[in-house]
Amino acid sequence: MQASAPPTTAPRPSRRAAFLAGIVAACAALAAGELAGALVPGASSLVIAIGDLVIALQPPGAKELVVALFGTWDKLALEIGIALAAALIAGGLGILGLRRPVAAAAGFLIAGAVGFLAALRQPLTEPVPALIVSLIAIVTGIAVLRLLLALVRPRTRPAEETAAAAMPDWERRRFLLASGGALAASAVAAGVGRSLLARPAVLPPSAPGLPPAVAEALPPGAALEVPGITPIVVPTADFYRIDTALISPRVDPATWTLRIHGMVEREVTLTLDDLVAMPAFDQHVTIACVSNEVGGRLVGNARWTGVDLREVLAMAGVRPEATQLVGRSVDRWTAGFPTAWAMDPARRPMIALGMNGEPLPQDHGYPARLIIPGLYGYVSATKWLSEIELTTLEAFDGYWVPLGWAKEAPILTQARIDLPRRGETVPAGTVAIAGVAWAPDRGISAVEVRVDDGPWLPAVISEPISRATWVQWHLPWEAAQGEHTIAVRATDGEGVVQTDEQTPPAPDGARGHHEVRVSVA
Ligand SMILES: Nc1nc2c(c(=O)[nH]1)N[C@H]1C(S)=C(S)[C@@H](COP(=O)(O)O)O[C@H]1N2
Ligand SMILES: [Mo]
Repeated sequence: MQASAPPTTAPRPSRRAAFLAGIVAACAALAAGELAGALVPGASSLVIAIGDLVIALQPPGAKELVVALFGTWDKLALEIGIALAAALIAGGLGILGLRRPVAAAAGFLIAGAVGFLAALRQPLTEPVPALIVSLIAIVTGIAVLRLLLALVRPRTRPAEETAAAAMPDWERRRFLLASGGALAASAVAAGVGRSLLARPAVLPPSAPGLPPAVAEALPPGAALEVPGITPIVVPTADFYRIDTALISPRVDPATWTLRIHGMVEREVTLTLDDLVAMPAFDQHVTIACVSNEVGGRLVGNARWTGVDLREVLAMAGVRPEATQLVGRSVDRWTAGFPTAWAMDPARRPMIALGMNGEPLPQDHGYPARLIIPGLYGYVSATKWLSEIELTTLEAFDGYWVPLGWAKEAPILTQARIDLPRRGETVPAGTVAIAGVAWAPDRGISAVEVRVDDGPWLPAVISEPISRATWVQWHLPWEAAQGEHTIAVRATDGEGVVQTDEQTPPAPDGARGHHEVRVSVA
């Protein structure tokens, strides 16, 4: 009776292979999409488009996720997550394809259609190129799946029907070779595509760059001579970068315009040449991200070159009922803040065209961004600026506000210990405790340091460049052997001491003193 037992183990190996075939086919489809997205003019990456869609569809209140998505590495995690989900679905389609190839192909078609719809949302992507890219991805996926499944599917010769289902060794080798080859080709295509997509904007030689402006001079004593301290002006390459764009928009300076509209006397549209021709000025401003944790590095001080925002607003004539100024980027991101904040003569909001003496880098908003002293980036510092809309505070909420972040967001007073580093072991004797402190644009008037349960000791602070910038601070410490906790707190230019009450970054910025533990040997 044994001989008539059904071959229960036979379907297993080919199912596993079919799952793998589906994944390989999905990789090939996505890779083809990356390459085509880079090569077809007016197209973009499908992976990025779907990632942006996922970011946009975040449910309000998912604050943790939102906090996470501010970060640069989390974008990578998101992309990997999308790729994994796609691979799982595709693995299922591979198995489906064993019995029902048409249904599997339809699955790839639907996935491609979702990618196409996501791509349509991308502001710099045009419909026909997006369609071409989606079709290339779909066709590649279906073709690779068919090819691999043909190797998986047992050749049904009537005499050996059950035996063949186990997939003989030489067929398995052929299948693995084909899969490996397809994966390698996908990796190359995706790598080439992605590096092309992420390439920096090449400015044509005639591109308007930076208007001439006299660099704001640093006052004597603006920088402390403490080895290893955070530089008073952060080099552009080290400057933090935060935005929702998976790949920075690449803006053509020749066709870019800035439109000022809404509650204005007359709508104004300016080209980059128009802006460059205006009187430019130059100022150092410290900008910060609301998601910066106490002691975090999402803050930096740069020298910005640009035009006075108020001069541009004056061209359009802001109507008195316009209580909110909204910046909109070429990729439809928005940030809004009270018009009164921009109009206060105590500060000088700008449309920045340059950073540290160079045209804005692509990652920091080329060709133009807003720099509004005193406000967190998410309500003010619109990069790749394309529109300034005058409206009311009630009529519109910027991108992050419906996601649970505060409507109005002045930068909170903070101080950070950079030396010695957290967990560092330092030799006993004189040790430099040093760092930076900021409260734009109230300024910093004092910084104090406390070791263990000791008293608050005044640190030396650098000569402030302005109230819009951070200062460096330094306290030489006679360190005795043992474990120590160092804390710091700042006092702003209005004499208000930084609170020790601790809050998370959401909804309006992290509060509390920065503390580090160090060992003295
Ligand atoms: N277009 C656009 N501008 C943007 C953002 C964005 O997501 N899109 N993020 C803002 C946030 S949250 C911050 S903190 C600053 C960061 O500017 P940086 O990347 O030049 O440091 O840019 C702001 N401008
Ligand atoms: Mo931010």
